[in-house]
Amino acid sequence: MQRDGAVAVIVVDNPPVNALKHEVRAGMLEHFTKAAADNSVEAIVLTGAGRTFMAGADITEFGKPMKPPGLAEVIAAIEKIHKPTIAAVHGTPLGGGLEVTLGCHFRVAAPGTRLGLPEIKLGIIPGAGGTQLLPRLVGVEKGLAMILSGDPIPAKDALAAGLVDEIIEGDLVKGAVAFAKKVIAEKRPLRHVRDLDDKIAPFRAHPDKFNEAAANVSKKSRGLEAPLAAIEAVRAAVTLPVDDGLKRERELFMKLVVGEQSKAQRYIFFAEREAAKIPDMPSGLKPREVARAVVIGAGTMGGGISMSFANAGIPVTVVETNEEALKRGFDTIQKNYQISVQRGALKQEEADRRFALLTGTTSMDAVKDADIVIEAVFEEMEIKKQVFGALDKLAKPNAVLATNTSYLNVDQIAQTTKRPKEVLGTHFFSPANVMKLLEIVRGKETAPDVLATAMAVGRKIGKVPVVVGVCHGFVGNRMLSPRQNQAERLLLEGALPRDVDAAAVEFGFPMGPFAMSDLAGIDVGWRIRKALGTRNEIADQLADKGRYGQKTGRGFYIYEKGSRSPIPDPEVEEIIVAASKRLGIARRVIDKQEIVERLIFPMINEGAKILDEGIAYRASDIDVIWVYGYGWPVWRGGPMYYADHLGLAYVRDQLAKYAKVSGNKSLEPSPLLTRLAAENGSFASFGAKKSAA
Ligand code: T1G
Repeated sequence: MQRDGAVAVIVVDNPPVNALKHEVRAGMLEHFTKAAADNSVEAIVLTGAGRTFMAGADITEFGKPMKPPGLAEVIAAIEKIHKPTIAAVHGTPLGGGLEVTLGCHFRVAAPGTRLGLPEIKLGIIPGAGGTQLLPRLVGVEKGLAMILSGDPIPAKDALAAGLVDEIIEGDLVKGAVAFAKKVIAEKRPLRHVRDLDDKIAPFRAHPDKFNEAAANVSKKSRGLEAPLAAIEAVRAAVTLPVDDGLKRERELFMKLVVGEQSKAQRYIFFAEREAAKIPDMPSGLKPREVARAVVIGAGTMGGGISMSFANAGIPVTVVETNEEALKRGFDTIQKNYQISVQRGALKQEEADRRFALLTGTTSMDAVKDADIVIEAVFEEMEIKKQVFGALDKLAKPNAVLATNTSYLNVDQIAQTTKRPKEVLGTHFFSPANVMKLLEIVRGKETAPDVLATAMAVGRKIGKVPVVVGVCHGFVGNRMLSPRQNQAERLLLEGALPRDVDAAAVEFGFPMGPFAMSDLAGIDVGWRIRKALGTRNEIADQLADKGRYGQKTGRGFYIYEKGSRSPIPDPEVEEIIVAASKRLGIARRVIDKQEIVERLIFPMINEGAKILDEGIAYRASDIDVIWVYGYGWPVWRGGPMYYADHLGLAYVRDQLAKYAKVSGNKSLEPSPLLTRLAAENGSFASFGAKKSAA
């Protein structure tokens, strides 16, 4: 607590994000109580030191006995103060941090502040009044949308919505003190958010609105519990007196915070941050400056990658072999921006600003002043080698040279240059302007600062970068392959595509393996298998017939024109039954549990091999890859986390059983899984091997 005349300024200083740990709560209560009792204090300003106002409860305290005072108690104490209380926020006032401000009479914000209630992303709901007070301030629809998305809103939208009372340019605390003195001088009425009713009353007569919202959410939430609880809490805000609503919120919160889903989502929260830490990096290593990017190839991936850079404000030049291909690429990019504008996700002027950062050329000379070059040409080694040969001649000495290959050997590509230290893989996921995952492939000779630069660029363009080693398919695709093989095997043994896909969707995936093949294109895997000389019985028969999936209207399913809904096709079922017969496989009824285990356990087994080989540093990196790149349900924490929770001995034994039943040796438990299961260990405890090389 500092004083500025009659105004007391309470400063929270718990770096890095002023999390509301026990000491912070106790300290706030102590200082607010003191300031309230001090007659020389006429107003109180609450602010946070460092880069942000309080970013919420201390997540590391969850699951441990809560030390009083609780946050609700601190907020209730603030609400009892009859002097103007002003929250002065900057950075990211989130969760409990925002809830504290809702206990104050006024909220003022620095420009660029992003305010929100992200609890839903941790599998919980706001637990200190957010679901009851936010709707009272910004209205039920806005409040519910903010709570269900968990996404923060910018200060100017918060001002428009009534969440903040003033935007303070310049020194925030000075501005907040001036605001406080204005409130005192003008004897402004002190209103508590909890007493507001005008924005929720209209909803009292429309309980159906909540039923509608609940129906929509349950359709989209894929098994998540927190979204439905959030609707119930906001329904209580409308239908119950505020203290009963707060009690209802608390009940819903307490049930979720001890639940398996929230534990898994909190695990992913920290796993994502852990993935940013590269074990053997020299400390204090600085990433290189990246002010200009070049992308080679304006196809689906090249276009999406270029948009990611432009969206982050980095000028990018796209190089294509001819004008026609360039035009096609830019037309797609422009269409994608228009779709975002039509959906209201982007303002037209912002779309124009981003598009203006994109330049097209057919001359490779453009790479001369690039700080980073991302190659996104056809997935063929000879073509990639030609491109890197040219880059080696033209790019400036300290340019980072990256390949977007999803399978090919990055070391071989690097060896075509005289500067393999500057080369690594940046494996984006389609659509690259949307998917958050970025596999950063560390080559044998990749220099540490090149790796650090790629990680920093990855975060700058809004991706979740994870470092992986060089092997076929890196981490994600390498684990996907045994799943797809088993999915195919299940068809031959008695299941149909819709059975397998239904089991996967029920487990929590956005779609099953066969609908996914149809989306990605059956021909992609078919071409790779042809090059490798391997074969998938059913998928390759379909591809041989030109059934590539959605793009040809037929794949494992039929797709009507303009529709993405899969329709079972009796012709495919005939092909499957005939294949079983030809291969002498007796078809049988396969239950959902076996389907799910045969899809997921081989992935886990492959994940164990990847860990054992040091291709991934940590099991949690593998989980982040599957959650952000392959639609693994976040509330199940990721394949390795899931295995640890099932118990590795169970996973080992089931794999051994399936290997025996199907005679398929690739299902046999891997050495690391066998060892950890035997010693009752876990993947989480398996220390990262030092170097992924
Ligand atoms: N608790 C504990 N540690 C936290 C934390 C938190 N809330 N937020 C961040 N950290 C750590 C993080 O692990 C990392 O540690 C370091 O701070 C920097 O974070 C009652 C119950 C604020 C936008 O969900 O979204 O309030 O890795 O790398 O990219 O209703 O952190 O360095 O050791 O992410 O600049 C609600 C979570 C809690 C916000 C900053 N709040 N945090 O992003 O840095 S639930 C949240 C974030 C709640 C109430 C309920 C982001 C950020 P380390 P960082 P950043």
